[in-house]
Amino acid sequence: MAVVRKNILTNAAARQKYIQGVTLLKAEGSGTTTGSLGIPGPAKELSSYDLFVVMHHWAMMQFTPATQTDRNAAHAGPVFLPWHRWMLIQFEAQLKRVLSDASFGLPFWHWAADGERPKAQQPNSALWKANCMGGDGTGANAAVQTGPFSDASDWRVEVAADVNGVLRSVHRTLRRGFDIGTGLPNTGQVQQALDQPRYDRTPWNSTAAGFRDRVEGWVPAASAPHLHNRVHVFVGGDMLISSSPNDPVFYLNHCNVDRIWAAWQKQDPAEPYRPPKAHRRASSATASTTPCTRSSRPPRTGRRPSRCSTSATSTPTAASPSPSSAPKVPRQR
Ligand SMILES: [Cu+2]
Repeated sequence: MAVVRKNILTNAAARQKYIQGVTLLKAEGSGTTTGSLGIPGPAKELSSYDLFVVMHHWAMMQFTPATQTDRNAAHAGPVFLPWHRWMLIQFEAQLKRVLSDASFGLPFWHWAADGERPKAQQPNSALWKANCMGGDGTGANAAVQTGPFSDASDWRVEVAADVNGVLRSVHRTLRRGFDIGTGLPNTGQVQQALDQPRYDRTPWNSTAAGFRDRVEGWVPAASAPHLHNRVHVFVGGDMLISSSPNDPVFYLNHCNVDRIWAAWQKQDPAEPYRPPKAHRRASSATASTTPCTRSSRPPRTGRRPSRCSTSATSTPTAASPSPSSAPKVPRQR
């Protein structure tokens, strides 16, 4: 069933349903334990919500190919957009199930609209009110204090990446640390991405200058992070690391990224996914000998990674789909 994804700031019903669904999914035992997945730390059963956190982390840990530390199975390459579209579709299906509502569509956060405000005003968006996502973190642990995912609401992060990029069993409050200095992307920057005629370009990584890399937020490098990455950096805290789906804002960001991709696809339906199939076959055949060109890049950890960790009405759901000496740690988003 096709659904309509709505703006969370202009549709109260979508906002309430999203919070309700996420809360239900977080409370539902999945039957899968940390022990069965080899996740170190206290053994426990994970919730259905938490399994998405694990999945995202695992994808980030798979460098493609393994001989470099830039592109991974979900980021810094052409697959960034379809991989996250697939994740949204799976997550949305789970929300439909727990809500018993086949018409439910994930809401999106039109962050570029908030990005039009002066930076100091951006934390005043209705998104951060107690009846929506709650506000910034405070105190030594940057704990979220208000709203449905706060300490008081008993929302707990159960698996999180540590400073070495290892996913661990934890039990703590959700963290945010707004980066007002960086601020949110604006509508002009979204338009610059939409103006890119090609889906992606060689060398198919974070230095490529096509639409995908623009919307992911790596280029132009001198002023990065942009768009998707900038939103991760702006929210901060748990949104900076590979377990970033711990913050329900993650899905609102990616739903908006998916919406921008859908708009770009609509502009020129004849423009294909890139690289073309023949190139993908050739690349996989030579992957094991591809030189690592970016291994000297430091891993992206901490509150402020050097280049990120990472039309406002409605859009139909697309049918198509640390320390530098540490071992490889994917860029955090
Ligand atoms: Cu991601």
